Amino acid sequence: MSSTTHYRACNLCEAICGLEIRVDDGRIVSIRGDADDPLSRGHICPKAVALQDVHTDADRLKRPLRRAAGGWQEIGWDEAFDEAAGRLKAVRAEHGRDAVALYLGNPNVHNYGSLLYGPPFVKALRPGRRYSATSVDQLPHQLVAYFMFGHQLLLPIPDLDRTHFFLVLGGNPVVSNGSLMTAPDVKKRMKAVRERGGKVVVVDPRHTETARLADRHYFIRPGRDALLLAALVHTVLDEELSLRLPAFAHGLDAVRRAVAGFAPEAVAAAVGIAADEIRGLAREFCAAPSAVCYGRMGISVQEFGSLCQWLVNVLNLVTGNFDRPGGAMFTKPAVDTLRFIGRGGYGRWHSLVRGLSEAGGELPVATMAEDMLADDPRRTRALVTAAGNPVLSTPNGRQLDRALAGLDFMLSIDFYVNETTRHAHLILPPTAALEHDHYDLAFHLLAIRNTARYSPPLFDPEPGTRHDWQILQELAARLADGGPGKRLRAAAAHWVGKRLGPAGTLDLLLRRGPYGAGFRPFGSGLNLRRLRAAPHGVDLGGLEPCMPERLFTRDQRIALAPEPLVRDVQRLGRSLAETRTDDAGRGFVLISRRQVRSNNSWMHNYPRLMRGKDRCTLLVHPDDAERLGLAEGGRAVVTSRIGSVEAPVELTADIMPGVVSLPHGWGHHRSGVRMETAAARPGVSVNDLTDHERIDALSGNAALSGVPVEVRAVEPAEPAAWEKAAVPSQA
Ligand SMILES: Nc1nc2c(c(=O)[nH]1)N[C@H]1C(S)=C(S)[C@@H](COP(=O)(O)OP(=O)(O)OC[C@H]3O[C@@H](n4cnc5c(=O)[nH]c(N)nc54)[C@H](O)[C@@H]3O)O[C@H]1N2
Ligand SMILES: Nc1nc2c(c(=O)[nH]1)N[C@H]1C(S)=C(S)[C@@H](COP(=O)(O)OP(=O)(O)OC[C@H]3O[C@@H](n4cnc5c(=O)[nH]c(N)nc54)[C@H](O)[C@@H]3O)O[C@H]1N2
Ligand code: SF4
Ligand SMILES: [Mo]
Repeated sequence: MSSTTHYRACNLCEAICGLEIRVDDGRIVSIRGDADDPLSRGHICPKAVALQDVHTDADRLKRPLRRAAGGWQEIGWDEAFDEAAGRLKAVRAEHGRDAVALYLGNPNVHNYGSLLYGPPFVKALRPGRRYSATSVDQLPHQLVAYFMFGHQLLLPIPDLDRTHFFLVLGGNPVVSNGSLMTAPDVKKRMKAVRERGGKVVVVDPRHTETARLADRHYFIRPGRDALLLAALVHTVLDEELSLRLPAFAHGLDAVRRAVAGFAPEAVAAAVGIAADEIRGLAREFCAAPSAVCYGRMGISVQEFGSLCQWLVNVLNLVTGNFDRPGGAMFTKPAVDTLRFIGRGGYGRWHSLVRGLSEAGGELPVATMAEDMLADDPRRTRALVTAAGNPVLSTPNGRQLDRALAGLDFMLSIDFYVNETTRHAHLILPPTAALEHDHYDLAFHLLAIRNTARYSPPLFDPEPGTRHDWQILQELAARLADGGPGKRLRAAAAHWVGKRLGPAGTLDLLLRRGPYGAGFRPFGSGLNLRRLRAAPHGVDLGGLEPCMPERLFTRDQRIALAPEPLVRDVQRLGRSLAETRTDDAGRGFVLISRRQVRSNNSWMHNYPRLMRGKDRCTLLVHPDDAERLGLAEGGRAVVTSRIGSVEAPVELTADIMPGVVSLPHGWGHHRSGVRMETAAARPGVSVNDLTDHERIDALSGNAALSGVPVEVRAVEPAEPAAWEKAAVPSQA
């Protein structure tokens, strides 16, 4: 028997934990946390254990599929590449660039082959409309970073390991394992804050798993965080609590004017937190030896997402907790991703139907379906998706489901027939994680400690399969057009890219990076060979001050009060005036949640994760349930402006009265989806309720949180709501 032990970084979420994987005779026999990883120090979660299910899953595709009248048909790679490129070019030639769209899903960011070979593919495809998971997630963070610091990915990271005051809004890192804060084992790290005499305070409409470990938790009505944050900034400035503002920041007076109308006393009723509590919180934050405010998903996917992220940065800045140990800091990754990713942009072009602004080169995904369904010659007619499932992940999924069914051509790069890819004319399946090497280009950039780690593949790819990067390369080569000079350059780039592969490119990037060996034959510093020789990864140290040199703004100063944000404060003011008058008797609002054994819209077909009771439940407060006649285990119908779903009820006092919650990523009942275990327990999609017209008006980010809904008990003989509304697939 041959037995080997592999060390590898997990690619499934932002925590990038080190894993120790034992393989006997080609079979995985155990997956554990790697105690020697300098960042994760042995942490692991159940999803990583399911990597073996990903590897062995019988539903996972290995060969290209073409949708034909009689169902799916396996075809050869060359035929598939030629057909895909040919049909995309035909749409582009007949209807122009705007007719071709691209959606890049979340796992692209966890796949360095896709990150490195995606850009040349996009360049060759030249889609008129680009979308990604960014606009149902962190777009406000990026837009605010672009406005304030001059680069969309220059994101401040909470220095969790040194802070004395950790204020969390709209994040549940104990379950999600942290986001825009790569911090494996958040639980232990949060405990450590308290052990060194610090405090953890959580603001969330649900008393979450993270709130349970905190010193204090405040309920907040969804969508009201910008008011709270404005009041905190107001208090700091008004009481002159601490003004250790860095000299290289400008715009304090404009901030002062912007928050003038948001004294704690003015917002307390709307926010649901007493004015003296808000003042107390601001004072505590300022009095702590170091403090950091961290606002994540829950305050990003709401109608004031950009204002929230701006005010989080402003709070950290005006209290002197910026670019300083224990505050909000910046990383120095071994591959400096910022250098080869664009700084960002805003307002350079617009979506077709609603005229929403582009941000960072992408349009809000909340406009994707309507721009396909538009009665307009410029509508979208062809789509490429890679590693995404927007039918389940983006607002008004049913509308998108319908829109996809009407496209002239759709290509998906994915290893499953899921709710989205079932509409594709061609599916090109890449290899799965353990069959290729891995380096985290994205999340070292967001980590609370600088480390670097390279993971070789565990298994050889099956003969006749392709990696994502190879698929992207082949497509790019076939899509390139233009004059002979342009085509020659594309052919040369193709040849070089193929020879180098992701690993060769990584070696060059490491050598050129801030710890790099450069290109001299001898000498020290990082290169791929040295990373290979350190299977547990290398520790490059804690975060260090780097301002103002690290800024990308032209004047090398921080813009405290960028004009678009200051202008948007008027909208916040109007909403405050409205809530003052009609908050009483408001109906229910819906939020979503994440679960430890679930990963966005997939991994629901892995036995290791799907054990136990049905988790796609509607959380309802017992007082609300009593009023509505709902009982534990009974069923409720939830209806929004967009549609209805029906789900089993779970009673809990952990949810704020007036708020209900469904997990996101479920709803695997659509016909033709080939994910067996998932089909057995499909759940419902929260995004069959979310409204594509609810957005953060500034960024266009979807306001998935705080959706107004009605809730009622199901009459016993009613058919399930999703059965009434299901969209048939074309196959
Ligand atoms: N209501 C609501 N909606 C949400 C959220 C929410 O909290 N509430 N969360 C939002 C967030 S934060 C995000 S990031 C999005 C995520 O939404 P998406 O961008 O749709 O991403 P996933 O759901 O992770 O989709 C994963 C798909 O990628 C495929 N895949 C996995 N690995 C690979 C790979 O290596 N290569 C390729 N080619 N394919 C792969 C899987 O088979 C699966 O089909 O959902 C958003 N939607
Ligand atoms: N197990 C698991 N881990 C994951 C994922 C997964 O699907 N499963 N997905 C990964 C991805 S793509 C991402 S982006 C990260 C996200 O990681 P997080 O940002 O931690 O996201 P959530 O866990 O959804 O936590 C969001 C919190 O915001 C709260 N919330 C909702 N609305 C509001 C509001 O209006 N105000 C406030 N203050 N709070 C609100 C919700 O109750 C919830 O507790 O997680 C990643 N990790
Ligand atoms: S926390 Fe994230 S990175 Fe760590 S083992 Fe779990 S899925 Fe993998
Ligand atoms: Mo995400």
